[in-house]
Amino acid sequence: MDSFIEDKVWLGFDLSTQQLKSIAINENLEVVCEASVQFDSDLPEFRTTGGVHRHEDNQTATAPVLMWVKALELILDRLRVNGLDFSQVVGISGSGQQHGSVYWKRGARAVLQSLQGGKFLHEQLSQCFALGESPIWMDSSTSRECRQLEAHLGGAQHLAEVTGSRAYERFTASQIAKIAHTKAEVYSSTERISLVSSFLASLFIGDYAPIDLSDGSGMNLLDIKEKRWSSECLQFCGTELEAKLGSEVVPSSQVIGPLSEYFVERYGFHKDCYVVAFTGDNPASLAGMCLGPNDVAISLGTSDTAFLSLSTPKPALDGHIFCNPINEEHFMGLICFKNGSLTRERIRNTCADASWDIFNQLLESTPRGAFGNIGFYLDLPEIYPVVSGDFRYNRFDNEVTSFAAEVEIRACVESQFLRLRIHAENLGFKRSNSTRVLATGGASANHSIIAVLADVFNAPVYTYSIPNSAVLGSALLAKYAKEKETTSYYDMVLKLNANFKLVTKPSPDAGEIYDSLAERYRKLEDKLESKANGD
Ligand code: XUL
Repeated sequence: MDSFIEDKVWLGFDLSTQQLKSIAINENLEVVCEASVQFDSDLPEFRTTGGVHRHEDNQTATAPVLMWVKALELILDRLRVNGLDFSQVVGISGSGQQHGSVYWKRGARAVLQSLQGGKFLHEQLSQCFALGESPIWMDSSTSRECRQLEAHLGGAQHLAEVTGSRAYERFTASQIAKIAHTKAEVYSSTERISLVSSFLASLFIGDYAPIDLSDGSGMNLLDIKEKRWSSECLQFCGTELEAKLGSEVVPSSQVIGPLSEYFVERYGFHKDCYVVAFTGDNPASLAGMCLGPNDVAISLGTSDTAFLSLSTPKPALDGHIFCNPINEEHFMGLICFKNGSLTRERIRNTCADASWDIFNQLLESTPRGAFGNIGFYLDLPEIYPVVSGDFRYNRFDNEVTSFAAEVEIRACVESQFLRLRIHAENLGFKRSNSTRVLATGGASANHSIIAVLADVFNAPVYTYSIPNSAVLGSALLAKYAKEKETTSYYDMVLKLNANFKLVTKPSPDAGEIYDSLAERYRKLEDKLESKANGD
């Protein structure tokens, strides 16, 4: 089908919180062109900070939807200036920050279907939104709706069994419920609700794009095992919600239509260019990192986050399960803890004279397992346990008031990684002999810290030299959509293997030491959580 184009390229987009990014890849999966648009500096007329409008209540966070439309126009111009020949683009896909929602006004579909190539997109769409400001994932104003949704479903655990997560403020169900319950006129004038991802896809196909299964899993609305909307959840949020969401939810690698005539006429795209469902940035990252079954990707940044590919998911109260974008039989797990690099820095400042060199020396000179001592260092109340403060236990699990500096350092790093391991296991992660840990984020460059990561997971740690895995994952999914009948995703991405670098292997005694430490850690963590709940 694609024989019409020589030097084919596939285009990926990522509409994240602060920027819109795009890359084009060729048949060899090499990046041949890229461009980005920073919302604050490139579109200053919207007056966002970090791409966001934070409201006075300190809880509401939105982004102007027309800013995203303008950003698309700008990035297409930049791709052209950077040398991309649009007539070579075979297929397009993309990703978006998860959970955010866009409210299209009645009549918007007709506008999308008849876009005129001679006019700007943002002019034609200026009257198309029932809400000019889209709630995004940073919004935390919907606690009441969350508790109501959990009660409606018979409890948080049941909601997690159905949708993959207990109710979260940033997830779309509570956001939609808030609008339906408090802004009835906006809700009733809404023709369609898109996620940020399916909104961007809608612009490309000139019609409402279906929501994909992976990003759809971040809504508290999708039955992730049945792969259809949960009528119980829909019913709680608002009337006729299924019609507003579109009843069809599609796999992330499904072709959803040809490119709108608008882009063919205005930018010179090929008329046979196809568009693949857009997905969430986290699922797209999993695709970009080529995460295999039993692998775990760990991002060590301000927050410490893990993605896992899961064959047998176990929905839990402390993490998320999404449908897997690259393997329709599998799922993905996502866990995120708040006390990451800033906590490591605090311990470095207090125990190592603010020096990473001293921190690393002390870390390496202390035996694995820190003589059986376990510490919890929680500058912010954690996702689990929901407490803040420092808590130290000796090898008999008795609480103590302090550790020697070198023990404190090792206990801090070990405890952060044990937490990721335990909660990954809670979601169904099982280490196998082929398990790889892919480390990303700032601290992945620290070899001493990464050695502890390898030991705690008892698996080799790799780094991956691709700066933006979500946008790469999108471009790869655009290509994969037409190849999936004949090849597996992993075979298609074999060429990327050279980008993985083995950094360190676990020590031979790692399994023995950290299996028993993990067991003790789990019990102490539960004890802290029960204490916080006053049990
Ligand atoms: C994930 C989440 C964020 C956004 C950021 O649950 O809320 O990672 O997807 O773009």
